[in-house]
Amino acid sequence: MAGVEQRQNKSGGGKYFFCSGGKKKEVKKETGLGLSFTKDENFGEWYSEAVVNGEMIEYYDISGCYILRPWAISIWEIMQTFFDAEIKKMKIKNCYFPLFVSPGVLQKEKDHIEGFAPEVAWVTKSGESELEVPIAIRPTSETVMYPYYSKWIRGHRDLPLKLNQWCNVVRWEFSNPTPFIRSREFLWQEGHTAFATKEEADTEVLQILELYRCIYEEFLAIPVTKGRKSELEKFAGGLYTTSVEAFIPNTGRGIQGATSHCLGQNFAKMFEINFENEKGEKGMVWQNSWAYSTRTIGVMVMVHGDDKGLVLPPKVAALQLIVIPVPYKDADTQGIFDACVATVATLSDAGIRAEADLRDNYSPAWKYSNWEMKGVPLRIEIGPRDLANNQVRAVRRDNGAKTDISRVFLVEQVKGMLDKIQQNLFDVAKQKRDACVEVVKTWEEFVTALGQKKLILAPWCDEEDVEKDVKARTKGDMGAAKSLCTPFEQPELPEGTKCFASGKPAKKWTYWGRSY
Ligand code: 87F
Repeated sequence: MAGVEQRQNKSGGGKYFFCSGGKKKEVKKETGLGLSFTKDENFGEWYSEAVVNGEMIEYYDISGCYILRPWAISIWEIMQTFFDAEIKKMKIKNCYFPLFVSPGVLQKEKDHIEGFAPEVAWVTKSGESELEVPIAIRPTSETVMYPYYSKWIRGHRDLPLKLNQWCNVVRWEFSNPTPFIRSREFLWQEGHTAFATKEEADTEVLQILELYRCIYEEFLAIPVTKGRKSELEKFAGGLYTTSVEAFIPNTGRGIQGATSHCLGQNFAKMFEINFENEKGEKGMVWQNSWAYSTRTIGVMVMVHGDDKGLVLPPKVAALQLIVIPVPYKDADTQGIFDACVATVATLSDAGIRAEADLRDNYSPAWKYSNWEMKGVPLRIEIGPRDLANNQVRAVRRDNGAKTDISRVFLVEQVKGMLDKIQQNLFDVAKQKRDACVEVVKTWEEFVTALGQKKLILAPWCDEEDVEKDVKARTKGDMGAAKSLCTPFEQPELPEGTKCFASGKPAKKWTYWGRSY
């Protein structure tokens, strides 16, 4: 996606230009309407244009940093409202720890942070003077929080300790920044919990993973696979990592949607998080950490967006329905406008997020494409004929289907259509994802499938050296293939099945592919 970065440099000055290179349709620059790149022909440029023209993102003059506009933040807030309520039911409490990390405490985790160190950003100056001790900006908050877990946890009555924070983190990435998907600052929630027993920790890992599945599948209408990461791909500081994995058919890349880790007692050892049990015996806590981020929004755009722009699932759309008046020359314009306002009032009272676009300086056709670009799930048009028949015309964003609805049944019909759109987005995304899955048994089949941008399911011996070897043997401009996850739902593995890469006895089915 080289074009994304290109756009970013060009737009750094504040003005927005379409870049050269790549195939593009004719651009209506004066109106700013429409996209100039297609999703299939130039995915990188298409994505960049979809998020900018759809008013989710504005490029910023620091590479890898983006302005999240209200259209994006409202989606984030809807997911946040759901997740926050769910974790409160689990007795997890919100808190806020500082953005800054002292170098001493960061060093404490040095074994695990080693590979991440180049991504840590530091504050070295205030005004003109050098700080005596530079201060790191959190890339994640283990080292910020756990010294205080050590202080706060004394006895079994202090357990479990279950905290979450909604915050920003900074990771100074150098490869290919992409809005939402890979940015140097992003928003997330990070949960950090401590228990007396491993069983409690194990249970929570899966409860949280189920909430992540719910965010993707029920809210964002994106099919995901729940599974466990390989030893090579897990969070090195933890015991095991589970994740929900999504897939982007256009690029043939897997993408980690969210992670739920069991940290075991590794951090308890490092940070001396000990407690005394009922019998007065000393023990170490068992910990979990888990997160999902604004990356969710990028995955949603990549999966559902089309050549007209964004396509928002109704459950997360700030605006689920836009009402547009279609006045003709001698028509009763006032009557049409009144019907639009009344329609919005009826729908809003029924809990549907609806607005009317009554601007008089844009034509109906301009408004249609503008709201299509922003991805509003349902459009209602009201013209003279509709007014005369006490009906409205509904047009679905997902498939363009047009339906005339009597105003008598407006609320139930609209609710039904929004549900159908939500379901259809999921079904279509699942069909496309499933069509990309290729079951392979041999190395030759694996290489062929990789070349066809497939999501590969292969029998594996589960050996770290073999995964390293797969990476080495597939290295190239497109990036190496790696294991994505071992799905919890395992197909049958017939006795005697061999590993696709080593020929040794296979232990499990694992998903493989290129990834973000
Ligand atoms: C980048 C720089 C420094 C990821 C990093 O997944 C440190 C890190 O520790 C780092 N990138 N990680 C792993 C994060 C693990 C864990 N943290 C809490 C999560 C969920 C939320």
